[in-house]
Amino acid sequence: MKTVFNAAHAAHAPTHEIFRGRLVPAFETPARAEFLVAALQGTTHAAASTHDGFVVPRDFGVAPLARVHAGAYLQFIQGAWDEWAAEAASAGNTDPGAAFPAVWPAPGMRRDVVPANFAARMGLYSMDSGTPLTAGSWAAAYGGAQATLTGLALLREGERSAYVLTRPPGHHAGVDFFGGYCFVNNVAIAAQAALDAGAAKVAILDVDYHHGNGTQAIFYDRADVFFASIHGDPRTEYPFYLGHADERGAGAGLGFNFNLPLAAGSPVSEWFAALDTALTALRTYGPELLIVSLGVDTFAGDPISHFGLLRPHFHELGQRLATFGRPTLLVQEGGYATADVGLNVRAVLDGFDGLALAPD
Ligand code: SP5
Ligand code: ZN
Repeated sequence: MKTVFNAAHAAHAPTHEIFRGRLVPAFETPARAEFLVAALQGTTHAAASTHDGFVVPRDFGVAPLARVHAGAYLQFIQGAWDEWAAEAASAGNTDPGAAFPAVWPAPGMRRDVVPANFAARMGLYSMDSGTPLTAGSWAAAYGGAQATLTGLALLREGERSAYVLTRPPGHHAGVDFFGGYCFVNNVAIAAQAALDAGAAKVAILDVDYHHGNGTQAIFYDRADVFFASIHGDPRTEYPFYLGHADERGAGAGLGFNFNLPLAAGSPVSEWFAALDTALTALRTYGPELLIVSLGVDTFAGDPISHFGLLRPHFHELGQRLATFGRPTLLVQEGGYATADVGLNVRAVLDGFDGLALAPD
């Protein structure tokens, strides 16, 4: 299948994140995309007659992002690094590290008055301190949304599937907040764009290890997007505060949200049983389009996750997604066993395309 490559990903290059009171090497790094490029180059997934075989993203502007995200949030993210750098410079530091939020409005505190203070706005527009905001975060995230919209355009032009090679990921980002390494919600933007282009029903299947809280929240009260997710049980796994089985949607959206949390350490057989359950529900829904939040942090070797999928399981995932039989947009989310991310994704794409599992 064709791969759309967000080359702007490299602009977002965090070196560290906060863990147990210390800065530790970042898990979500440019190297992840470099391994994806290396694994797909020279394959049928990089056979477009464009840059190195990858499709170059078109530019649809900021309007499709604003169909999902609050304007004030997009403006904040766009200018946040310059504000942070200016604040640091006025304190005598001309080379600040990444910006991290450290204060948040708890329930009962005001969200309607936007603070002038930069740190206060970082908290207003975020959900965790685990997401470094760097000089190129906006450029990379914007490029990822454009790459995802380009993938959607390929489907409209007749492709059966497309893969979007991008980072940072998107599924934790909500209407007006970043977090979980995510700044803009690529799959939500694509789903909304598909509806705006005339689709009546869109399905999003999230197979990242972590629940896609941002995607769920964006479409929770709507019937035109069915969100299904298989993920580590939020009782113990990030993002903790959303992703339980009793979240079925609200109002007109009741019945169109389907969570399949599995205990950390669940066997692969249970994961595939959940995949079948999710695909059956999505088939009943009858969408015109399937969008997959393709995290490969379900891999046995992932450093921050606790499922046990191996290379052949990713191949089988691709095969099962293909049997769904709808135009399918696969969008990269997590996966932090950096050297294996590319081969795991290639296995999914090969499985989808009916190709044999390639040797490592
Ligand atoms: C898109 C995505 O996969 N986001 C995941 C965000 C996870 N953030 C929490 C990271 C916690 C890191 N814990 C380190 C444990 C090392 N043993
Ligand atoms: Zn994840």
